Amino acid sequence: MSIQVKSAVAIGLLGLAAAAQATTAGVTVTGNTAGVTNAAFAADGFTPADFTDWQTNAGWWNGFGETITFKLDQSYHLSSATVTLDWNDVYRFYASTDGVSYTTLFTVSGLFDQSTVNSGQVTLPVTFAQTALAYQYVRVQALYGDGFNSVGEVSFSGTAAAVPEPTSLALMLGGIGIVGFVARRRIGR
Ligand SMILES: [Ca+2]
Ligand SMILES: [Ca+2]
Repeated sequence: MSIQVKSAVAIGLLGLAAAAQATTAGVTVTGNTAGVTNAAFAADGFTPADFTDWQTNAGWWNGFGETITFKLDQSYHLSSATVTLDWNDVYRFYASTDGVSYTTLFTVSGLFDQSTVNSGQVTLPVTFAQTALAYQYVRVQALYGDGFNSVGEVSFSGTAAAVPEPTSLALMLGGIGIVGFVARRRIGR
Protein backbone atom coordinates (compact mmCIF):
# COMPACT_ATOMS: atom_id res chain seq x y z
CA MET A 1 0.00 0.00 0.00
CA SER A 2 1.44 3.41 -0.98
CA ILE A 3 1.99 6.18 1.60
CA GLN A 4 -0.73 8.25 -0.06
CA VAL A 5 -3.31 5.46 0.30
CA LYS A 6 -2.24 4.78 3.91
CA SER A 7 -2.67 8.50 4.70
CA ALA A 8 -6.09 8.54 3.08
CA VAL A 9 -7.18 5.51 5.12
CA ALA A 10 -5.89 7.14 8.34
CA ILE A 11 -7.78 10.36 7.56
CA GLY A 12 -10.90 8.30 6.84
CA LEU A 13 -10.67 6.54 10.21
CA LEU A 14 -10.19 9.89 11.97
CA GLY A 15 -13.37 11.07 10.26
CA LEU A 16 -15.32 8.05 11.53
CA ALA A 17 -14.01 8.66 15.08
CA ALA A 18 -15.14 12.30 14.91
CA ALA A 19 -18.62 11.17 13.79
CA ALA A 20 -18.97 9.21 17.05
CA GLN A 21 -18.88 12.43 19.16
CA ALA A 22 -22.17 13.63 20.66
CA THR A 23 -23.88 16.13 18.39
CA THR A 24 -27.07 18.16 18.64
CA ALA A 25 -29.86 16.86 16.45
CA GLY A 26 -31.79 19.00 14.02
CA VAL A 27 -35.39 18.99 15.31
CA THR A 28 -38.73 19.73 13.67
CA VAL A 29 -42.28 19.42 14.96
CA THR A 30 -43.80 16.57 12.96
CA GLY A 31 -47.19 16.31 14.65
CA ASN A 32 -49.44 17.25 17.55
CA THR A 33 -52.85 16.37 18.94
CA ALA A 34 -55.77 18.68 18.13
CA GLY A 35 -55.80 20.55 21.45
CA VAL A 36 -52.28 22.01 21.08
CA THR A 37 -51.95 25.66 20.04
CA ASN A 38 -48.81 26.92 18.24
CA ALA A 39 -46.99 23.55 18.38
CA ALA A 40 -44.33 24.81 15.92
CA PHE A 41 -42.95 27.20 18.58
CA ALA A 42 -41.69 24.12 20.49
CA ALA A 43 -38.87 23.62 17.95
CA ASP A 44 -38.46 26.85 15.96
CA GLY A 45 -34.91 27.54 17.19
CA PHE A 46 -35.97 30.36 19.53
CA THR A 47 -35.71 29.83 23.30
CA PRO A 48 -37.93 32.11 25.38
CA ALA A 49 -36.14 33.85 28.29
CA ASP A 50 -36.65 32.33 31.73
CA PHE A 51 -40.02 33.25 33.29
CA THR A 52 -41.55 34.31 29.97
CA ASP A 53 -45.34 33.96 30.21
CA TRP A 54 -46.30 30.29 29.66
CA GLN A 55 -48.30 30.93 26.46
CA THR A 56 -45.81 33.32 24.79
CA ASN A 57 -43.62 31.84 22.01
CA ALA A 58 -44.57 28.34 23.13
CA GLY A 59 -46.68 25.41 22.04
CA TRP A 60 -49.34 25.21 24.75
CA TRP A 61 -52.37 23.14 25.80
CA ASN A 62 -54.76 22.47 28.64
CA GLY A 63 -55.10 19.13 30.42
CA PHE A 64 -53.06 15.96 30.16
CA GLY A 65 -54.21 14.22 26.97
CA GLU A 66 -52.21 16.25 24.42
CA THR A 67 -48.84 15.53 22.81
CA ILE A 68 -46.32 17.21 20.52
CA THR A 69 -44.14 14.93 18.39
CA PHE A 70 -40.66 15.90 17.17
CA LYS A 71 -38.64 14.33 14.36
CA LEU A 72 -34.83 14.37 14.47
CA ASP A 73 -32.74 14.82 11.29
CA GLN A 74 -31.42 11.26 11.73
CA SER A 75 -31.39 8.52 14.36
CA TYR A 76 -29.38 9.18 17.55
CA HIS A 77 -28.26 7.25 20.61
CA LEU A 78 -29.55 10.08 22.83
CA SER A 79 -27.77 11.19 26.01
CA SER A 80 -28.90 14.74 26.81
CA ALA A 81 -31.52 17.37 26.13
CA THR A 82 -32.29 21.01 26.81
CA VAL A 83 -35.96 21.76 27.36
CA THR A 84 -37.90 24.97 27.93
CA LEU A 85 -41.11 24.18 29.81
CA ASP A 86 -43.80 25.84 31.89
CA TRP A 87 -42.15 25.21 35.22
CA ASN A 88 -45.05 24.31 37.54
CA ASP A 89 -45.95 21.10 35.66
CA VAL A 90 -44.35 17.67 35.23
CA TYR A 91 -43.52 16.55 31.68
CA ARG A 92 -42.50 13.19 30.27
CA PHE A 93 -40.55 12.73 27.05
CA TYR A 94 -40.83 9.51 25.03
CA ALA A 95 -38.62 8.22 22.18
CA SER A 96 -39.37 6.08 19.13
CA THR A 97 -37.32 4.44 16.41
CA ASP A 98 -40.20 4.37 13.91
CA GLY A 99 -42.68 7.07 14.98
CA VAL A 100 -45.21 4.37 15.97
CA SER A 101 -44.06 2.69 19.18
CA TYR A 102 -42.81 4.97 22.00
CA THR A 103 -40.86 4.29 25.19
CA THR A 104 -40.13 6.65 28.12
CA LEU A 105 -36.94 8.70 27.60
CA PHE A 106 -36.96 11.01 30.66
CA THR A 107 -39.28 12.88 33.01
CA VAL A 108 -38.82 16.54 34.00
CA SER A 109 -40.13 17.31 37.47
CA GLY A 110 -37.25 19.22 39.09
CA LEU A 111 -39.05 22.55 39.39
CA PHE A 112 -42.55 21.24 39.99
CA ASP A 113 -44.41 23.64 42.32
CA GLN A 114 -48.16 23.71 41.91
CA SER A 115 -48.57 26.72 44.22
CA THR A 116 -48.02 28.98 41.19
CA VAL A 117 -50.91 28.86 38.73
CA ASN A 118 -50.11 28.97 34.96
CA SER A 119 -46.58 30.27 35.76
CA GLY A 120 -43.75 30.88 33.25
CA GLN A 121 -41.18 29.07 31.14
CA VAL A 122 -37.79 27.87 32.41
CA THR A 123 -34.95 26.25 30.43
CA LEU A 124 -33.47 23.13 31.97
CA PRO A 125 -30.58 20.84 30.95
CA VAL A 126 -31.34 17.11 31.16
CA THR A 127 -28.74 14.31 31.06
CA PHE A 128 -29.38 10.58 31.11
CA ALA A 129 -27.71 7.27 30.28
CA GLN A 130 -27.10 7.04 26.55
CA THR A 131 -29.88 5.05 24.89
CA ALA A 132 -28.97 1.60 23.51
CA LEU A 133 -31.32 2.12 20.57
CA ALA A 134 -30.98 4.98 18.09
CA TYR A 135 -34.15 7.09 18.05
CA GLN A 136 -35.48 9.49 15.41
CA TYR A 137 -38.74 10.58 17.10
CA VAL A 138 -39.42 12.22 20.47
CA ARG A 139 -42.84 12.98 21.96
CA VAL A 140 -43.73 15.16 24.96
CA GLN A 141 -46.75 14.93 27.25
CA ALA A 142 -47.69 16.72 30.51
CA LEU A 143 -48.17 14.18 33.30
CA TYR A 144 -49.58 16.41 36.05
CA GLY A 145 -49.54 19.97 37.39
CA ASP A 146 -52.01 22.84 37.18
CA GLY A 147 -53.33 21.67 33.78
CA PHE A 148 -51.89 24.64 31.84
CA ASN A 149 -48.89 23.30 29.95
CA SER A 150 -46.37 24.63 27.45
CA VAL A 151 -43.13 23.84 25.63
CA GLY A 152 -41.07 26.82 24.49
CA GLU A 153 -38.16 24.93 22.88
CA VAL A 154 -36.44 21.54 22.87
CA SER A 155 -33.09 20.24 21.68
CA PHE A 156 -31.65 16.73 21.86
CA SER A 157 -28.06 15.51 21.68
CA GLY A 158 -26.43 12.14 21.24
CA THR A 159 -24.29 9.99 18.99
CA ALA A 160 -25.57 9.67 15.46
CA ALA A 161 -26.44 6.09 14.50
CA ALA A 162 -23.52 4.21 12.96
CA VAL A 163 -25.20 3.56 9.60
CA PRO A 164 -24.22 6.43 7.26
CA GLU A 165 -26.97 8.28 5.43
CA PRO A 166 -27.13 7.47 1.68
CA THR A 167 -25.72 10.92 0.82
CA SER A 168 -22.71 10.69 3.17
CA LEU A 169 -22.10 7.08 2.07
CA ALA A 170 -22.05 8.24 -1.57
CA LEU A 171 -19.62 11.06 -0.68
CA MET A 172 -17.41 8.59 1.21
CA LEU A 173 -17.36 6.10 -1.69
CA GLY A 174 -16.71 8.98 -4.12
CA GLY A 175 -13.78 10.11 -1.94
CA ILE A 176 -12.30 6.61 -1.89
CA GLY A 177 -12.63 6.50 -5.70
CA ILE A 178 -10.76 9.81 -6.08
CA VAL A 179 -8.01 8.66 -3.69
CA GLY A 180 -7.68 5.40 -5.66
CA PHE A 181 -7.46 7.33 -8.96
CA VAL A 182 -4.75 9.68 -7.59
CA ALA A 183 -2.82 6.71 -6.13
CA ARG A 184 -2.96 4.86 -9.48
CA ARG A 185 -1.73 7.95 -11.35
CA ARG A 186 1.21 8.32 -8.93
CA ILE A 187 2.08 4.63 -9.19
CA GLY A 188 1.90 4.88 -13.00
CA ARG A 189 4.52 7.67 -13.23
CA1 LIG B 1 -48.59 25.28 34.20
CA1 LIG C 1 -39.22 28.06 20.46
